[in-house]
Amino acid sequence: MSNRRALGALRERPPGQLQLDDGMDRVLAEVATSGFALVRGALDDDDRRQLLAEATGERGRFLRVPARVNGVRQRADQLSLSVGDPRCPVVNGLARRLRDLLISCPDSHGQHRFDASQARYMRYRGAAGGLGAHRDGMCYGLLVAVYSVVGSAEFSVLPDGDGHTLRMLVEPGDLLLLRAPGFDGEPDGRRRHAVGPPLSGDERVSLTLRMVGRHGVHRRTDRRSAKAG
Ligand SMILES: O=C(O)CCC(=O)C(=O)O
Repeated sequence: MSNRRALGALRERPPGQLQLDDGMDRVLAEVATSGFALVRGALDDDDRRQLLAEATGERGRFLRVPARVNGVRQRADQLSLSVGDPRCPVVNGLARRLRDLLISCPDSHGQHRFDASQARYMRYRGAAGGLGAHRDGMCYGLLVAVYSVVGSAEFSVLPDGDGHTLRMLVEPGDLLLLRAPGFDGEPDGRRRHAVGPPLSGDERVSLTLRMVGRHGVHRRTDRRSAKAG
């Protein structure tokens, strides 16, 4: 299928697609139900320009990732940063914005404890770029937030058992929220996902915010034992 036809087909079937105006409670309910939610237009052009300038400025030393990790094919360059590092004020501002969004609605899923500690840019180039099916590490708590900064790609969420792979187009400005251990009191809840090569232009850049630490993983067990007691 040509890139143009592929883009068209993906636009016609946008599962779990929401806007920030729909309200964070609706977005988080979707994450609790489906394991992910795609939020359109979470970054504006100015945000994206500033993020890209910061990533490609003097801190911008992207490194090639290993071609295979635990059997997962990877073709990308990455730039890892610590949230709070004064040398990346734009990323720090985005992490604060995400936190503000998460605490803007009642703590129905335990999301008030999310506080991103790690930021990772991924840059995919050419037809071979992308990541094979994988789950994020168990060491990342509550949510994984993937912002599309530059370019479009097919993002797939794979079924855990029977069921279909959900394919969606991620475009500049989109935020894809993935469930991580501890969200809604679930000990795991991670969805297997994959990302394809850039569909428009030569390059796609994403920025993922994660919180290191399995916060809240025992919440549901605690609730049960509190009831039993
Ligand atoms: O770049 C993306 O859109 C996805 C990144 C991802 O899945 C990961 O870093 O684990």
